[in-house]
Amino acid sequence: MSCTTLLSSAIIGTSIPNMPWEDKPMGYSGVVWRYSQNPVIPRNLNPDSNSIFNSAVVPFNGEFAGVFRCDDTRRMQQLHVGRSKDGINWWIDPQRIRFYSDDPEIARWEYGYDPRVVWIEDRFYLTWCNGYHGPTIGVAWTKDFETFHKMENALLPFNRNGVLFPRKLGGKYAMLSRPSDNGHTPFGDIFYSESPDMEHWGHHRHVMSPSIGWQATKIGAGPIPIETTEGWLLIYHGVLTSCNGFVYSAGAALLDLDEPWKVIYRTEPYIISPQELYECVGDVPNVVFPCASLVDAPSGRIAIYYGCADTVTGLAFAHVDELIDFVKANSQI
Ligand code: BMA
Repeated sequence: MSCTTLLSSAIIGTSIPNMPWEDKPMGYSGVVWRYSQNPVIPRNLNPDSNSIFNSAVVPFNGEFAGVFRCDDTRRMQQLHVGRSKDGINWWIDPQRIRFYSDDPEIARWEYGYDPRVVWIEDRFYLTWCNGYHGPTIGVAWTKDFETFHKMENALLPFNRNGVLFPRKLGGKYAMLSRPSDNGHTPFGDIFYSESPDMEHWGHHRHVMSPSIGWQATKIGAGPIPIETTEGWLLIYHGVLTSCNGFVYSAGAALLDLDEPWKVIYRTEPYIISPQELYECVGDVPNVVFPCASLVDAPSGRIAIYYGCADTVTGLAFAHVDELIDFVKANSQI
């Protein structure tokens, strides 16, 4: 891992000089632009993968590693490790992750999806939507992406989109989540919780509710929040209910650095919505679903990994200064 630095750019974090990147196309007016070779991961990279999409990526030993949502050809939702030298060309372990726990109740596995991965202090933590009598927030840690230690579920069912902050706040681990129901939840607000030990969670605070248009039905945190001098930059997904079903887009917000349940700015327009063929056509049409970002603090470059139509994985880019300016200039707050 690189050391943490505070530089003149707005991001407070590490340097990832070899992160995937492509400059914004000439004449493109959006604040988030797609990689020209999208999708980066096809649905059938492994012989028994039906789809590889909402997935998490982090820098690891000078290269990249991650946890990938792979729905198999039985259409069971599984988590697999992936590795890459460049963040674009991936090897995905054909075997799903086997989690270790001394407690058989915790060790049991139903299903897992929508992983997020973050480095906190001395290890990587993985959170995901974990099947335990319905969806809830699973937590595990690893140091090597080979052995994963499963911990207690963070919260009771039903909950999804558990996203950890990359450092303790006020001495406590901090998490965003989205209480839900057992199905295709037609509601959803983002809440904040904290924990002294990554096991007992409380101090629950409301962060954001759905609002208008693309985010009128439900919202959920996306990638790990990015620490900036302007606040926590949170990319989140929002859902519109059309006459043809849900449409998943993404926006961004700035949260207070010390009390992240306080929203400072929040975009009224989306920053990315399903428009390309691979985002509009697939197992679930019209879905962009960001779960991870790579952030290079010195240059302010951000690479966003997102699921496309619940089928393939895409990559998009943004520049932190531009994104923060956009959030402020287009805020509904
Ligand atoms: C959500 C989650 C995501 C999925 C999205 C669209 O409820 O299940 O994994 O991408 O629906 O189907």
